[in-house]
Amino acid sequence: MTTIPEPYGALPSPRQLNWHALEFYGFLHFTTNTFTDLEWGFGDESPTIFNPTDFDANHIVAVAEEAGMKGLILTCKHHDGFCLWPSKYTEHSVRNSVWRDGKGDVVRELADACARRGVKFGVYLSPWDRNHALYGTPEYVECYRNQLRELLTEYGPIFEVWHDGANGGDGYYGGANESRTIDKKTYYDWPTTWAIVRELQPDAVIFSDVGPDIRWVGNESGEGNETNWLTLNTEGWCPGFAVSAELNQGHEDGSSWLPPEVDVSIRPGWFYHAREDHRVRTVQQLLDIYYQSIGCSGSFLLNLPPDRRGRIHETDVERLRQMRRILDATFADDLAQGAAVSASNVRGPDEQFSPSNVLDGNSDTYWATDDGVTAAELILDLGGPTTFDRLLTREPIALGQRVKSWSVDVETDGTWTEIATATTIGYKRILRFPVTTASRVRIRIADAKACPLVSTVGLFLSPRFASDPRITRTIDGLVTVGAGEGIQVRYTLDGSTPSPESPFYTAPFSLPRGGTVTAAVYAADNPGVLVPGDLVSMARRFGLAKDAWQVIPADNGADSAANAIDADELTHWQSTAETYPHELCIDLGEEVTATAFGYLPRQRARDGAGIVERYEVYLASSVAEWGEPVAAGRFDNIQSNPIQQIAELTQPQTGRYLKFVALAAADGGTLATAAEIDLFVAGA
Ligand code: FUL
Repeated sequence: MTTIPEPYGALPSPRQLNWHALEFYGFLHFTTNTFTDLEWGFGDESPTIFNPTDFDANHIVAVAEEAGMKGLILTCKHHDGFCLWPSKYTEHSVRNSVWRDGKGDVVRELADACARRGVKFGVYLSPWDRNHALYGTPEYVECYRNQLRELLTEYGPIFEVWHDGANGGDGYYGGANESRTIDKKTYYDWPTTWAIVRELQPDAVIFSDVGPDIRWVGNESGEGNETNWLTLNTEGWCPGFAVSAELNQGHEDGSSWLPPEVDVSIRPGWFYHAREDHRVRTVQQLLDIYYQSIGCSGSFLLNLPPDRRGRIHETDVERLRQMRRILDATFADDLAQGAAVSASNVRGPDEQFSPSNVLDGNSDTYWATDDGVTAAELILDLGGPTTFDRLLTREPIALGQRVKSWSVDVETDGTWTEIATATTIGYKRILRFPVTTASRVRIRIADAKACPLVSTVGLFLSPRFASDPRITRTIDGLVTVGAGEGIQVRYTLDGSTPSPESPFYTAPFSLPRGGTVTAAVYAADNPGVLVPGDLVSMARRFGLAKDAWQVIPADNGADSAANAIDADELTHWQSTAETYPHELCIDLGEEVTATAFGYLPRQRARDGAGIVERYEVYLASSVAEWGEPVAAGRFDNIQSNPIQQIAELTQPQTGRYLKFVALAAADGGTLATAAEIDLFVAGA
């Protein structure tokens, strides 16, 4: 008699299994920040500024559903403390806004609209409350729990509860205007709060950096890891305190089942800012995130920030529609169906674990090997030459995650060639590779934690489509635009989307004073190429060219300082001074009148060190007299989302010498870095 394989390692709960199946759902960041243009409100915002002119929950839910999202999570309260429902536990809510005469309830309207369309509803409730007078005391934690109870009892079924890790710091705090730090490990007493969720919404999954049901992926840029262990050891960690790189790939043999959720915004910021209308992620970027999240066994939580009307901006809607169109076209036809499947080892003696189970469309049935066999091959005979560029596979994770390394070979004219290698599989793994034609495909599992189990194999061919134009500029200001071999691109320099009359890009051009380059590919210009939405466009804002800039030598890492002005985002300045403040001084080579300053933190700083959060910028005609800062403040949320930060100067300032003073690191450490420093002049 055939025996069922023993489960291996930590296993998912039924609640987690249901969550895995959702794969794609949305985030809605909406609050007073939408009206103040901030990412983190201070907490002193007047409730009256929350006044969307055309809030339409049905429209928002329809956009999400048509994009294929299975749920929506709303920021019911973000760090500024403003509640989107009339909570009994604060005055800082929609009740005191003018929207719907103070009788509105965003949470109710969205929860109801979700229920009408069969979209699941989830809640984000920020633990950090910069408005609340009692933040930092035990009384506030009670208030937080009471607010959570309101959300979990009055708005129907909740599928996910989201606890943010950003915690403590300065704020309004009922007028105290001070900095309050809390002990992340003890202050919130999370187990007690999580017990409330279990009691009131037993089917809901709980998200925080470290679970208990879903973990953070360790970044906000949509990067899941190719190696993704769905298990984690969380000892010594807590929400807001974990090692990002380890969250990113999980722990092999981790003691808890704790899969990652890839949370990322469709725009650079989490909240809507009109200035980012031209920086909505392109279809190609969204597809890349799809493959890095869902394609690497995580979930894809995509933020769609409602604008000041209370609607999803047209550009975002269009990108989502095109992304869906391409994904649907890619996965419509499984070319592996009908193949004859064989394996080097099959758990016997009867047919229960037959290799053909991988094609039966049922993720509960699977091919299995005998115990002790941890390397094995599965061959799909496609019956004739077949063309594909995607391979999808799954493990039946109810029995644990097992596969550690595997490869794909194809046979053409009797010869086997390896076309891809991979590490983990987990819930779902989708490999992308160049278009390949073959009659047989072999999955070669090289190593597994226990006898490997595979429930699904699929082969697909993605449609050809115009990729979004790439816009780059050299250090001396030469701009190059490209969208692939033979693709015609039009462009503008005034921030507008190119029209069908705009000039074609034909050769690199000079843009030494900076400006916004917008490039577009039109279907009409490119017969035979699928152009999503008949038009794909891309914009980039450049500052002054930096070829004449020179670092003014200082002790602060003079060797690497030139990296901050070399127009290469992947190199960076790293200060050698031991403590903050750190300084970087630059001679611009001529007097310039600047309107804004740009700081790009060190990219791919997996350990998060050296990202500057508090800063001052000086611009002067003499290094002997720096005067007052021309810009100063904090780059909100830069640690989690290390994108370029632009600080607009309060008024245009003239000078030849630029000084960037790093006052504090986001992680509280001593290191300061900068990948690029930029200056923008009027009109750029
Ligand atoms: C972060 C927050 O600080 C951001 O504002 C945003 O809400 C993001 C999803 O989580 O930790």
